[in-house]
Amino acid sequence: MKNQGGFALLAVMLVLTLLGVVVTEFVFSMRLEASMVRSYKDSLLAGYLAEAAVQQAMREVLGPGDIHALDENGDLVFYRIPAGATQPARLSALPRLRVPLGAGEFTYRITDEESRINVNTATSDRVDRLLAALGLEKRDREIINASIQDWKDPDSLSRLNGAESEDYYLRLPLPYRARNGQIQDVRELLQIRGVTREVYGGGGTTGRPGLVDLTTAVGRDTVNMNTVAVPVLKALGLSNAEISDITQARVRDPYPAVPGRFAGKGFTVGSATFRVEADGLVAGQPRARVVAIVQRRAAVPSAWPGGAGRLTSPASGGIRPSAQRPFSRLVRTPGASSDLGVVILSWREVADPS
Ligand SMILES: [Ca+2]
Repeated sequence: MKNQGGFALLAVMLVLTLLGVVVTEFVFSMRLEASMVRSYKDSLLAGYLAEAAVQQAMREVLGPGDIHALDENGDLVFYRIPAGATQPARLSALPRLRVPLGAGEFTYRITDEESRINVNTATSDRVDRLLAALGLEKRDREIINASIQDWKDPDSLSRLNGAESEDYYLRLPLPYRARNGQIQDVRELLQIRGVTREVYGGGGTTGRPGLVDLTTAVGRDTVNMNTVAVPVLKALGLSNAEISDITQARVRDPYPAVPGRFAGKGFTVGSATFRVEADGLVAGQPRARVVAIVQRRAAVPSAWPGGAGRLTSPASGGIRPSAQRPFSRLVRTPGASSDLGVVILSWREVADPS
């Protein structure tokens, strides 16, 4: 009898232990699932917040400012010459940092895509001067320059110091092919032979800018002298005297027009193409990022679905919410500045920016 009682106790303890293990496992998996759902929800929310930031940036681009310059912090600001005046007046900007919206916040930065060198159209001399302005040695400049040309040209014949699929890219540990066509996004430069993370992203020990800030794959092949950086002016072949002339003159007020001595060099004082880097923040942390390139242009009324004008929007110029794909989205302010619109030229989502 005593033995049987001992056995029963042992069986009960065994069952209880097993039950404990099962319950612990169940609780653990439930918690894991809950945290996965929360993480998914946060990144989804952050994605929409980043999109909202791009919409607000487009609202700024659609505003009346047609002269674009940099403020004391290097942020893009919009100017307009008031009727009857000669000097540009600065327009107030919308908040761009940690703007609360719903359950989160967004932050964005607008930069002038037309303050950059177009890698698709730049001559190799221009690219060489740009790389020299970044402090690169001759040998590195020759490799990068020739490889960019090889990357873009349709043939598969490597030039001296260049690189093509068969002789270089397909032999890498993670092989890929050269595009043999126009560069679609400046991020593609990272795939090109010789372009290191430091050359592309800048910073590092030197604190220099990188190609990401100095080059574009789109734009209009004009350069805004109010926003252009010194390395780009060097790439354009300007003398040091001309460069300090520009950078000193624009400090107080932006150029209202291109001065005669700089005429015919492809300069402007206002831009149409802008890069928007937008972060969606949940609980103070960036959880999603969108990098979009938007271009201000004359809207095509026929592309505009009927009824758009009936949308209620703020008097300052609302953005029409659109169900279309972002790549083909056309936005304009109904009623105000009726012949202007904004087209999204490129849209890249970065899943985990932190
Ligand atoms: Ca090629």
